[in-house]
Amino acid sequence: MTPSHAPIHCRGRRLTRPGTLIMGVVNVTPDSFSDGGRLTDVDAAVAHALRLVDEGADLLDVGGESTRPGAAAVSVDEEVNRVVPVIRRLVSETRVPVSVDTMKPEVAEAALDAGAHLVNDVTGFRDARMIRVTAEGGAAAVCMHMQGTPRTMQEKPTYADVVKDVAQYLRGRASALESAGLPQECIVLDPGIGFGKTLDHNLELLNRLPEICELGYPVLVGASRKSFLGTLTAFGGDSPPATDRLEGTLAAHVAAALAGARMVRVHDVAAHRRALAVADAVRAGRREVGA
Ligand code: HH2
Repeated sequence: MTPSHAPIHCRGRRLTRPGTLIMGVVNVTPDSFSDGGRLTDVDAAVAHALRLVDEGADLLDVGGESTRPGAAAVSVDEEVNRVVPVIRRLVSETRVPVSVDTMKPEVAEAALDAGAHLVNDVTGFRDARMIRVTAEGGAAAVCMHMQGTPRTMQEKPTYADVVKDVAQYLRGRASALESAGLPQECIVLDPGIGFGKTLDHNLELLNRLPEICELGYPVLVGASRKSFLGTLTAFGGDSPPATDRLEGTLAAHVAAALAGARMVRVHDVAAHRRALAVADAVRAGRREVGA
């Protein structure tokens, strides 16, 4: 097993399945770009998350603030009120690890107090308090690359070489996490598809994903329903809406799996479970691995 496909340790729970791991998205927000407003009450969010586990999610990612460009800022109290009751229920009602998708150390801390197992920070743990909270909580970290901030990131993203620049950034953040005491087996790296990236940047990152995998950490790819997939599948007409980008999402995530991704972050779990069972079997050259 390559280091990037080794088990991932998440605060007492371990992700060991050898196939591509599926992180199911649970957005408890009014305004997420593809599913905002659907899960604003706790019972609905928990029911949705449990359905994702039944469909084959290996872990759940609970978010209370949209990262789409132009999304309204959310206060710490509001974000905590959105995510903590859902996380508390999921930790007791399911066996899969639960991640909190947040940019705020105060929210991460409250989520870890409620039992969360991972912190998913789209700002790449730039804030030293975020590193400290995660390390002291004994949690795993999903560390993502983003150029700029969610508000500014799509204004004019520029790189010398997008893959080399992202790899260098992620290597530095992984070192910072390890220096703070996080073991390597608790760190997942993510090139941040759509975060300060043009369509060509996204494609180059997916095409050269092995260069990110060579860093030696498990790699997460989150392309689910993102706008570049709408652009690629418009075929001269209007770009399909975010909820109608499943085929494009599956194609991108299968390509990522074949290029070495350890995990994909998805809204549509059942379809991914089937598509990745095939992709994993092809990658392994035998049947058992993706099962
Ligand atoms: N993408 C989104 C949010 N969080 N986390 C990681 N690690 N990687 C990603 O690619 C990623 C992420 C954006 O998707 P979504 O949560 O559906 O939308 P919104 O931010 O509008 O809630």
